Amino acid sequence: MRTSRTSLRARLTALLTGGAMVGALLAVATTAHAADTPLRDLAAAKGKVIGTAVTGSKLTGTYGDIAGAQFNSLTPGNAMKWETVEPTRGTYNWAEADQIVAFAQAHNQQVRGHTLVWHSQNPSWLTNGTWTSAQLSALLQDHINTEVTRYKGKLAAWDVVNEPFNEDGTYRSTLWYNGLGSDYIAQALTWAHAADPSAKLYINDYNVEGVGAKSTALYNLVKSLKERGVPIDGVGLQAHLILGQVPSTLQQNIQRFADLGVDVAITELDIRMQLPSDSTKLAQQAADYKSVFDACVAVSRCYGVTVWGFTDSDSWIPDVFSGYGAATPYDENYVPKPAYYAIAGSLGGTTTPPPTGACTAAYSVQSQWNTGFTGQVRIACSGAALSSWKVNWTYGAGQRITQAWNADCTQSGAVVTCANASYNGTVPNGGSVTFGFNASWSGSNPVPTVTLG
Ligand code: 9MR
Repeated sequence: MRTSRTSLRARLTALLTGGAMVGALLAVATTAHAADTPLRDLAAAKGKVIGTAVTGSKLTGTYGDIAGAQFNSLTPGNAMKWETVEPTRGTYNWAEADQIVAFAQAHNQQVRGHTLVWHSQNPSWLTNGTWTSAQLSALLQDHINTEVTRYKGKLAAWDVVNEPFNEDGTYRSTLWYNGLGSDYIAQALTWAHAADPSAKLYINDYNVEGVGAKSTALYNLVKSLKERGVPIDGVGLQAHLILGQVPSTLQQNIQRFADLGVDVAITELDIRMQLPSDSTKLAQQAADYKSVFDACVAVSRCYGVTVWGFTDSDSWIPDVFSGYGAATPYDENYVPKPAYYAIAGSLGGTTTPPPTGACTAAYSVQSQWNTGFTGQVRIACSGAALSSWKVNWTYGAGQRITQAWNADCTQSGAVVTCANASYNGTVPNGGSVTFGFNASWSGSNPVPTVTLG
């Protein structure tokens, strides 16, 4: 008795204080729920990065939990754009960008900087000004130097130049092209490299996913930049796609850029559909997401895939394409859609969604000694949620609860009933709550069936 108590205390002490032991326990929990392996772990096992665009103010609660748990890269959706960081000339606002970088560091994630040179989302003082070429060049150099230096060593990559081409492969008429000529691209890359030599520098565009006039213009540009020794590390294929329209030449296109000696990243993937969504469209979307991830997995220089928002509640699509939406892997209530499981499958994980609309309770024995044991019940919800809960079970071999925590438990004869404590009645969709107890046993300690009611 005495020995066993001592050993329990020793074990509990080890649990509470021993980092190695805690780590081991977490590892066991992860393995035990292989079906739930986070996308970031699946991607890492394939040598890929999986990212999401994020909005800094939303990085709490379920949004923050999913962003941190499922992705190993973040792209600020708007926080690093010129109009955000320098709304008034010489007055900087780094708050949201800093917040996202800090969140990423706390969650062991990369950050993809987005974006330094673009024709859109520039501050009005810049776009409304009248500038000579020399002034424009100095403004751009200063902007790049200031922003890249601020995050020097903290970002994995920068989308240095965004959307430089028209659909026919000619240069887009922009503030930069019109004022500085096409070499603004080489200059921007050179300045960014000088400010942070370790960041990978990309040119990023849309409608360049398949082989075509626009992607060939990008290809020729990258080829000539490489030949000139301009620092260019990769191309970003945005991939704002339409349901059922993944270009058949996607993998071939990725491969031809890879063969030039640059990385390729899918930087802004979403796949929009006409609303309302239904199971047929969601199945097609899952197949489309799988095609895109499969293409990236197939080419070793494909660095990874970033989705442009992971939840339909944080997507730009409905605002811009009237009647379209449902473009991301999670619905607006953070429930993973078929696309989520298709991504997991492409990355080597399970493709089977858990039963939807269910909350379940699972009983487990955490540790056991000659007269007692510590048990745990985990209540988890998927496609459903609880605002309070109560579970019961019947012991078949005389076990008796002596103490419980994180629940109010009573035992009457063989029947145990446990209800939520005042602070843990809520089990959100996709979330879980656990409570624990100590109990006595003798002879045998069979696991009872728990009923959630
Ligand atoms: O997601 C961004 C959205 O919140 C902005 O309103 C929009 C303005 O153009 O920009 C969105 O992000 C764009 C990205 O920076 C570049 N590629 C196209 C994206 C969608 O417009």
